[in-house]
Amino acid sequence: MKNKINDIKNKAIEEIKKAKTFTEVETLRVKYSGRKSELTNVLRGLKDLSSEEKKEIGELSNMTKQTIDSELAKKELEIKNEELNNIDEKERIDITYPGEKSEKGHLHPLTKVRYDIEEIFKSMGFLVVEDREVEDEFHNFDAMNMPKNHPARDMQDTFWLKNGCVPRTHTSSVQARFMEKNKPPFKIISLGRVYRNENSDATHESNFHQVEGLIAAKSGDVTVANAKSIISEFMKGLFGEETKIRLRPSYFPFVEPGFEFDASCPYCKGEGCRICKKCGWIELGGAGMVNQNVFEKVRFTEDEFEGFAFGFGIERLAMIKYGIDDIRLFHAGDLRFLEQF
Ligand code: FA5
Repeated sequence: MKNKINDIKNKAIEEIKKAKTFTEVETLRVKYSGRKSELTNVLRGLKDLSSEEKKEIGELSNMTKQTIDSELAKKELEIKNEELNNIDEKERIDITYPGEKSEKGHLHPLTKVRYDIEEIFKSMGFLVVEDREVEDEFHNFDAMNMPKNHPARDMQDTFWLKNGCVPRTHTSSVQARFMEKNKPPFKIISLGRVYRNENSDATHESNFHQVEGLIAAKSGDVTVANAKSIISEFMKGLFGEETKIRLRPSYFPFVEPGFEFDASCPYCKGEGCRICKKCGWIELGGAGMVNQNVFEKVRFTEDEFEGFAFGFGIERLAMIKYGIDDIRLFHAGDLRFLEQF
């Protein structure tokens, strides 16, 4: 019996040494260490032995089982280490290897300018307000002192919708909406998309952005001089000190007196070129003291309040700021252009 047990031990050790996988080790565990193992079978014969022999064989079989179990455990560890080494080899990460650069998005130049404009006006105490892009005729035109058949409506070529509304032709409509709910004093700006039925060229688009501003207070508290200094501060904040600004008399039905703001053409430095149509200046926007008819439309008492309003094209401001010579680049979606900002 002793020989049988030693044979089982030697066979087991030899087979365990040759095992290569966990499954093989498991099969050997069942074969040599499980309840139905060869060793258990041999021990069934114990009952026929003397008590002396039983003790001796019992000890030998216990030691044999321990040896087999420890060989199985050693083998298991060996296979595990080997697998880990292989994984290391396959999945090794070289942290010094230069990474692949992923493309990073950034803000559109018009959004950047829009944020700059908002920051400058907020720093001067203005509130930023927003309203709808599709307006009714009253808020886009009538409330701005442009009643039906008024020739001033022709100044803004309009897309008319079937229901009589319009994609707003200017952000001035936001003024009327705000004043219906708020009484002066206030200082607001509103920025957003506007639409005109115009052909595109280097300085015109049919879909562009404006910023509209309105300062309103008790009569006598707002003057052209205050407003001019606010606009000068705005221009300096956006373009730096060197850009020249000029103010010239102009007509807008919603202001009286009205002005137009121009900036010196940054491409020809005022000499005259294709972009500025040879005049040396680029028109940025209009401004003026609010016409009392506009206040009447929102039911303010006549002459109780005075206001100064201004409206600029954001694309034109961005063109001057970044030296862009064609407005169409903003909406062309050309990455070679957009990646420069
Ligand atoms: C207006 O829209 C007035 N609501 C501005 C205003 C507000 C005047 C308050 C007085 C008081 P105008 O149509 O000129 O005005 O447009 C204002 C600015 O928008 C222009 O100076 C120009 O910078 C820009 N703009 C006008 N039309 C276009 C266009 N087709 N493409 C790009 N920018 C344009």
